[in-house]
Amino acid sequence: MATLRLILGDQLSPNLSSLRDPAQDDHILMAELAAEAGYANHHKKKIAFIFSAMRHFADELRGMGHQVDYIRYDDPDNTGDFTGEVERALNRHAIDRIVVTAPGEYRLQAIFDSWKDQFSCAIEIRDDDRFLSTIDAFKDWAHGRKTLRMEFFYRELRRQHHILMDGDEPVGGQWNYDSENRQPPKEGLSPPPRHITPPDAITSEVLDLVERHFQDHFGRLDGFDFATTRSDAERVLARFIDERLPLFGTYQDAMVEGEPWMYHAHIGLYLNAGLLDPMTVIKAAEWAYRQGTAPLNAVEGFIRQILGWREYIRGIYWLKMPEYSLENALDAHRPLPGFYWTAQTKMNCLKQVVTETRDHAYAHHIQRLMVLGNFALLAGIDPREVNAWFLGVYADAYEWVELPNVTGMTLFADGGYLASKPYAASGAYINRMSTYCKNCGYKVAQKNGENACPFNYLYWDFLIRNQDKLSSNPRLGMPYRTLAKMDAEKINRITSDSAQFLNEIEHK
Ligand code: DLZ
Ligand code: SF4
Repeated sequence: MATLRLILGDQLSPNLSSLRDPAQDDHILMAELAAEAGYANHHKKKIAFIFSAMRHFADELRGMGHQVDYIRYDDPDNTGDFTGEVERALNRHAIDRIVVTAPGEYRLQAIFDSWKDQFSCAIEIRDDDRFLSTIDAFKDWAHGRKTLRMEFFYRELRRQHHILMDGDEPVGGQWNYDSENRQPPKEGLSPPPRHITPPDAITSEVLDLVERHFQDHFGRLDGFDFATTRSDAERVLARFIDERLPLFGTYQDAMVEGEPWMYHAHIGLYLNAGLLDPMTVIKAAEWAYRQGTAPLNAVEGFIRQILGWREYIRGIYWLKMPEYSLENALDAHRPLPGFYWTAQTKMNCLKQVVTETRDHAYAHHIQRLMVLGNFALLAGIDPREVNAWFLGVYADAYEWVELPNVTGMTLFADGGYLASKPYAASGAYINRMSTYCKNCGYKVAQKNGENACPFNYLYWDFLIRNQDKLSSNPRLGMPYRTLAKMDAEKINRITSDSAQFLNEIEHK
């Protein structure tokens, strides 16, 4: 009798908990599945990345001496889901135990739990310990707190893992250097090119498959240049650390038309699929600081995303599921406008960011939060539609990371559990942080009327619409005081411009 070890498409790590204690007769199962490729409108490049990385990982495992059953998408016997493929594997082999590392999404946890009644062999679901904190440690930390703030959780992890510490004190005397970060783009910025990986034979075969089977999915497949192995992902990381990390902090919020990558690392997809290990990434960045090749503001800001934000988001997901996926504290019910898929809008900021998303399955955090997310927040788009979009279109997105970022951080749909205020902003913020407005058909300086930037009136309309729920938030004191002083005519213009605009986009 032997063990069946099931490995999911985002579990491509040789140190995975389900791969420990291997025995000679064991079988590893990996499968390209219609259910996984189809539960969201996954970007074509995301599907290609996952399938190709899975195929490369299966070869790596075979090279290590494992027996791998790899089920290809177009295998005529492929049942299309995990339950069907486990059942077939149990018929192929004499198995007395199934071992799997806990999945990153609640919907799969529910399915795996149901196997205990369905299959006669033992089922062992092991913790996913590729994170720097555990789900239980986060629950302990959160216990009894009314609101959770990332900064305090992050400091504990800095101490615990001794990252950027001098003894018991943070390096440089401060925990956070964001006052030196987040500069607007300077004229003539030219970020160094990122490391690209031309498709090899395995990736080329997958690209053909995706082209044939996923034509109706979002996104462009041409120009695929993602890493699909650990060693190539490490090259992407190394090039970032050497060339772009030094200015990462300074320009981490800046948006420049035609520069989709800026000074960002573009490693989220590798971290979340298991090709890169978070501690390796953190240590590489800390090393750059200790060597003097990258400044502290950049290194601390970068490490905070991985050691702080990523861990904190995962903790919130497992603490709050399944209710979290239904949150809609601001009662937002508008459908997602079609331009999130087509990029056909006069608003240049949205047009540019949707186009880059379509081309690369990537946009950086401020493009996601302050352009796409800010618009959805101000326009009152239904959180379920916004979540479904973000979950599909980004190559790094799995529900554990996407849902808290969108429901909590972007849409304030959890009523302020995760974020201390809604990240609502008018056109002035986008104009300060980007080069988009100068090529826009709307006028960012204009507050009302046909040619006014829609973010300007939608911002006030959002505050007016949600006055009952938001006016007591201390971080919104200033805008609500300004609103209180506005005359009735100005308020009328805001609400009528907004109603007209929102009505138009709903019918496009
Ligand atoms: C996202 C994804 C896709 C597109 N395809 C597969 C697949 O064919 N086989 C597989 O094992 N995993 C895939 N994944 C990743 C899973 O959806 C992911 O493991 C869960 O969402 C849990 O995070
Ligand atoms: Fe976006 Fe308004 Fe600027 Fe146009 S003017 S790019 S809509 S912020």
